[in-house]
Amino acid sequence: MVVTRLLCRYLSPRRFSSAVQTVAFFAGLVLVSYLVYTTFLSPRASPAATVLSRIQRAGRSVGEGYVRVVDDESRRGPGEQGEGVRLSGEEKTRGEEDMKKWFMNLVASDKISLDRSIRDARRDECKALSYDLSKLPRASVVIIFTDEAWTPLMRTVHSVINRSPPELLEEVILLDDNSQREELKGKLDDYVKRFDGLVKVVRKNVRHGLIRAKLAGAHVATGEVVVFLDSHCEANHGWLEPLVARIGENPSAVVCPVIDYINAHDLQYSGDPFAQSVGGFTWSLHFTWEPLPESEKQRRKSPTQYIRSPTMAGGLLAANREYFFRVGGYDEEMDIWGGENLEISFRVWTCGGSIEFIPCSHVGHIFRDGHPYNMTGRGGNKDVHGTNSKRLAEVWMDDYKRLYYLHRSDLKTKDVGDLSERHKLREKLQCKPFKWFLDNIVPDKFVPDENVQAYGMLQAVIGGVKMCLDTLQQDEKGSYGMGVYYCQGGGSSAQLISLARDGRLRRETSCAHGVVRERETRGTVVMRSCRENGDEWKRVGDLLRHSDSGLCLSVRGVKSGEKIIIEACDATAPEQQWKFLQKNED
Ligand code: LR7
Ligand code: MN
Repeated sequence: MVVTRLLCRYLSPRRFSSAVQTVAFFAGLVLVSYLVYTTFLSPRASPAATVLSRIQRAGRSVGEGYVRVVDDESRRGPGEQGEGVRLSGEEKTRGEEDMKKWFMNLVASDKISLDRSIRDARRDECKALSYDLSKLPRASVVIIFTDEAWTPLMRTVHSVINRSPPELLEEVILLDDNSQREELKGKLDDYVKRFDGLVKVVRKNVRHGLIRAKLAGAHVATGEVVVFLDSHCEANHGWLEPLVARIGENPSAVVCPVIDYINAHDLQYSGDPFAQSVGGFTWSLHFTWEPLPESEKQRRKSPTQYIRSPTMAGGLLAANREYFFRVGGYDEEMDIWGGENLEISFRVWTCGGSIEFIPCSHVGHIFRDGHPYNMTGRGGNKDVHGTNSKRLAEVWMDDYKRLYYLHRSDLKTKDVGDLSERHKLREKLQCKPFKWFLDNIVPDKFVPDENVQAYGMLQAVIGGVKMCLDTLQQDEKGSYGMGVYYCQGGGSSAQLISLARDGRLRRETSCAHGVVRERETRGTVVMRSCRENGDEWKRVGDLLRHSDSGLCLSVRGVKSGEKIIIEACDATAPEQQWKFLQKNED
């Protein structure tokens, strides 16, 4: 209109009408070419890219009003910049109650914007990298949940959309594993409409458990890459590019972001730019964090390069979707929670792929002390971690499964369902033996009964009664004094100990230290993490001599349930005679 009025003022009526025709002609031409371009020629048009670029172009919201929120250092308010939320009075009390029911503080979470800002957790070398987005594979992000609370769930979704380049985000799949809470039904369906089809809700009307839920999510996903997230995460700045870039480069790499810590009490986000850990495992088949091995420090040329990790924590990972299925997805018969993280780790490595941590990709996760949902599996199974782990041990660990059964002898005869499909998969993919994994991927992993001087129950005789060295049920994560207890004939794992090649007297992760005060001839034996080395012990006949102090292991004056000592060696003292027994020997 403005243009027309201007033209009116400066042109005569006759010239005016022909000028209008010319303008209209060119305007039409421009419009038609634009439509042809956007419909047929526009590169990589996708729901995400179009929705978001439309949002950006129009500078206004779509649907009910969603605008991609870019982090802004000036944002202030509860939880902004990743700060924790401090509560007081009645709110504080309600927050504490949430901790019991939800294992996270929902009063705090509900105060925080779903688009809260968080500080960039990457190191500078990562921020300096640039990517050609048009060359990277696109990702479907699968978020699985069962009865997750609203704000942590939606903050996961918002953070993914806000911090992913639209060009790379194929879709977000919310895989609802049979949630019962009302707000996760109609309200959720309505809420996601604002994302114009970018966010899809898929529901299961029977509980799948998180392993089958992840599989179901991957089956509906269409992106070249599938990314899995827990439903209480926050994607950090630039999180997606380095994940998909690595998969583009090597489709058999199964990659994990650095997992930043979000405190469940106040939702404080703590980034860890110098993440220097890899994943490990215990023989009871739990995931552990381990320091970055020397070999990786040597191999990596730059701090932005991927880190080879023996295992992954489980929740946050990305893979080429075709490769993920080709290498066996997950074991469908694993129920509810647990085991799938080590299973995918052992499987991917031994079947020709790799597990890698991507130091430039950061995602926060709310660490909870418990599970706010029912953990009972099919047939009333209350030990899903145990039975899932037995499936993985049976299929992937060859004879090393014996080390799992040392911890779980109760499961030896337990029926954990049909394993033939998984055995067939291993056969079909021609996967390497578990020994290869131990030798090549975790060469420092201690195998208690291999390459050792002696292994078994360490027995001494007190007043005619056989006693065995025993952890006395203490937590082996910290330091603890070694004791003795009546020998457990079945080979209780608490009584098994190895005298390693290197002379350390040790269990899986803790090593025996002799502690003697200066000028004393008597001391105690303390078990501490083997990372702090551990003292050398020598067998001299049936004596066990502590090299540093020259004192010997002894049960003089020690009763069942009490801690053992070291004292001046005496080859004739019955209290100092120790025998390594295999579990079924008398
Ligand atoms: O039956 C279920 N159905 C589900 O959909 C049980 C759970 N779930 C959902 C749940 O809502 C959540 O989104 O599955 C997700 C994971 O459950 P959590 O958050 O209770 O598990 P977790 O964080 O304690 O457990 C870790 O180990 C699990 C072993 O099976 C899974 O691999 C989780 O994904 C994994 N989480 C992480 O690795 C996050 C980082 C933690 C670390 C280190
Ligand atoms: Mn979790």
